[in-house]
Parts: sequence; structure tokens; C-alpha cells
Amino acid sequence: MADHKTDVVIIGAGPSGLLLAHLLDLSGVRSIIVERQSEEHVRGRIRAGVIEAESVQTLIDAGVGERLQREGLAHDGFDIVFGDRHHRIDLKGLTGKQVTIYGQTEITHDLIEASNTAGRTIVWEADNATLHDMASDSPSVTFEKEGESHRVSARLIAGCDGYHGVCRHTIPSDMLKSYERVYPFGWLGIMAEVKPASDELIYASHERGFALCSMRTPTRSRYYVQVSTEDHIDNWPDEKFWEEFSIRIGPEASKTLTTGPSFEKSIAPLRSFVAEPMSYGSLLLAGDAAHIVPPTGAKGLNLALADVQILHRAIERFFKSNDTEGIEHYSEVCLRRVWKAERFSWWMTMLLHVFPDHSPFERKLQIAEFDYLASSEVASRSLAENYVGLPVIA
Ligand code: RFL
Ligand code: PHB
Repeated sequence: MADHKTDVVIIGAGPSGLLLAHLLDLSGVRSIIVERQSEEHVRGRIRAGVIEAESVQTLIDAGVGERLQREGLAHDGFDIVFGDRHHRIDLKGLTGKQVTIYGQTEITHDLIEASNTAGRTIVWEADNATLHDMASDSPSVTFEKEGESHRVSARLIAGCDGYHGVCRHTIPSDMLKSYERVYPFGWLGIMAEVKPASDELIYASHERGFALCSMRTPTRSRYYVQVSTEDHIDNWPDEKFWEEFSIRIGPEASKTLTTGPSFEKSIAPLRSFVAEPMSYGSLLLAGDAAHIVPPTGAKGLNLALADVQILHRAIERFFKSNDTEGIEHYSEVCLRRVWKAERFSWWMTMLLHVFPDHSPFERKLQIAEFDYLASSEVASRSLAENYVGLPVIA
């Protein structure tokens, strides 16, 4: 067994783990990332695209926002479409803030490059990561890499290993409470090298199901349609996708829709999930390892980056001043914000999707809610305030 020592072992090289390692390095705290997948796999994952202003500022302040500032697309608003009616949410006018379109893939790329430049350790393709002695002050992680066993001893372990990771499951079941809602549908997403149908995002509620027009660049579109959880991408050749998508986004947007071959197609299930507390002994959870939101509010990645900011401050305080208060309150501070994002994401999901068990009564309520948004600046401002992101430290 090869033995290693560091200050913080980070499990997972998603955006949470990569940003945490970067911020800790800037504070002079040593870390090692242990990642199950290959570097190629992690770099290739296509996920979120809408970045809140405070997340953007965090990346800039950390010195990894240069390309984001150059290539990211600042958006002042987005449209909500209900059948043949639409209502623009003027984010800038209502909140003074914008969001930025910049793919999670690009953030991941920028953070891996920064890690390589600084010469930090990311152990890719690490099998069987196992946490030990989490209740003590001297935890460790063992794993296997290319047939060799390793042990990394540390003072703290950061569980940044996503929803399907191992960290959350090492917390004794009587210490952890989970809250969950699984939605009876998923999102089929495609990426295509075509000009986006509109300059701003369009969230469309249609009787046939939800659809979303998003983008990555002025020439690359990211589009989604609501599908049943049992559906499969083989049932969705490009022609069928374009036909369905153009009906759902409404007559206005469909006029400016450019179609073309897709180069990525996948189905993601929708889920709301929170595990409480987000810490146990020397283990601290961040991002999807502790909570999941349906993508409707564009909050998943932003929540993960917010957790990491709070966690970084707590760990820095601990190593610099031997002050444990930030760590002790980490879970409580994060969860207050997490639950607000859970509420918002659930609400956007309920407003815009077709639910198999809904009656015409519930559809009328969705339309009434849309009417209210369209006629009330206060209602639109509340939506906008949540969409651009609530303050990380309230
Ligand atoms: P991640 O990105 O899941 O990274 C976790 C990392 O941990 C690794 N891992 C392990 N490593 C070592 N040992 C183990 N036993 C391990 N188990 C897992 C994994 O390989 C991975 O590299 O979590 P993180 O860093 O917290 O980041 C969270 C975000 O990725 C996530 O919130 C968003 O991508 C969610 N999400 C979306 N959010 C949005 O805001 N807008 C979107 O459009 C959007 N689309 C999506 C999404 C998530 C998806 N998933 C999880 C399937 C689309 C998809 C398909
Ligand atoms: C995306 O561009 O992938 C995206 C945008 C907004 C969302 C979800 C996903 O709400």
C-alpha cells in the first residue's frame, strides 16, 4: 500500500471538486482529488449552461474566468411561452443583474487547465475510493489505481462526488435524513451546430410537454423536450425531435428555428433531493453529493459553486486560525440557501411541465400562474430574483 499525506482529500473532479481544490491552493491549503472516471470522460460531459453573476464573479476572482469573460454570452432576460402567448422576464430591468451562458464543459476545462498549470494532483480512474475514520480528526481515503493500493491521510475529506458517489453513504443512516421528489418525466437534450432560434432562452409550456431553447455559442444550440421516464434516445431520430420541438416552442420561435444534425443526444431524469446534514465529523459534502434540483431553474451547477465558496471559507479559517466555527456551521449555512433553490426549481418545474396525473383543473392553474406573471411586475421580479441567484452569504 502506497501512503500519501495531504490537508484535504477531495472525492470527485466535477466542478465542485475542481473549484474547491483551486480555491484551497490559493489559500495555501494542500489537497488531492480522487476521481473515478478518466480525464477524457470528465472533460466530455455536457451539462449545465446558465451561470449566475455571483458564480461568474467567483471564477473571475479565482483567476479562472478569463475565457468565460471573453466567450461567455451575457443575457439580460429570457422568454416564457405558453402556447401562442409569451412573456419576457427582464432580468436586468427587474434585478439589475444578468446571467452568463457558458457551458459546464468549458468551466471544467478551465479548472483542469489551472490545476495542470499549478501542478496539482488529480488521480484519474481511481477505483473503490473508500472513506475511513470519518468520525475522528485523522480520516483517510483508500483507493486502487492500475492495480496498486493507495492510502491518503488528511485532516478533512470533501465529498464532491455527485449524486451517485460514495461519500454521502458513509454517513451513518441514523445521522442522515433525505428528502426526495422524483418527477414522472425526463429531459431529452440535443446539441446541434445551428444558430439558436432566439437570442435569449425560451422556456415553453405546451400541452404536448415542456421545451427549452438554450445555446452554448451564437452558432451552437442546446435544446430540450420533456419526455417520459421510460423513453429512449433511439425513439428520437433528429427529424422527430425537430418536428416536436418546433410545435412546442410556439409559432413565433418556430419561424426562426434552424434545424441540422445533432451531435449529442441524451435523456436526464428530473429529481429534487436534499440530504441533511451536509457534514459528519471530518467529512463535508458539496454540490450534487448533497442535493439535486430539476434543471428547470438552471440552479444545479450554481448551487454546487455556492457550496464550494462557503466550504472554502470554512476550511481556510480552520487551517489558518484553527477556528472550527465555519466548519461547524457549514451545513446549516448551505442548507438555508439550498432549500430556497429547491423551492424555486420545483416551482418552475410545476409551472411548465405536463404531469401525467394532472387534470384540466391543474392546467388551468398553470395558465393562471402564467397570466399572473405576465400581468404582475412583482411576480416577475420574484422569479427574476431567484433566477439570477440569491446572495451566497445572505
Ligand atoms: P458532478 O458534476 O456529478 O461531479 C461529481 C464527480 O465525482 C465523481 N465520482 C467519484 N469519484 C471518485 N470515487 C467515486 N466513488 C465517485 N463517484 C462519483 C464523478 O465521476 C464526477 O466526476 O457533481 P458536482 O461537482 O457537485 O457538480 C454538480 C453539477 O455537475 C450539476 O449540479 C449540474 O450539472 C446539474 N445539471 C444541470 N444543472 C444546471 O444548472 N443546468 C443543466 O442544464 C443541467 N443539466 C445536470 C444536467 C446534471 C446531469 N447529470 C448529473 C446526469 C444534465 C445532466 C445529465
Ligand atoms: C442549458 O443550456 O443546458 C440549460 C439552460 C437553462 C436551464 C437548463 C439547462 O434551465
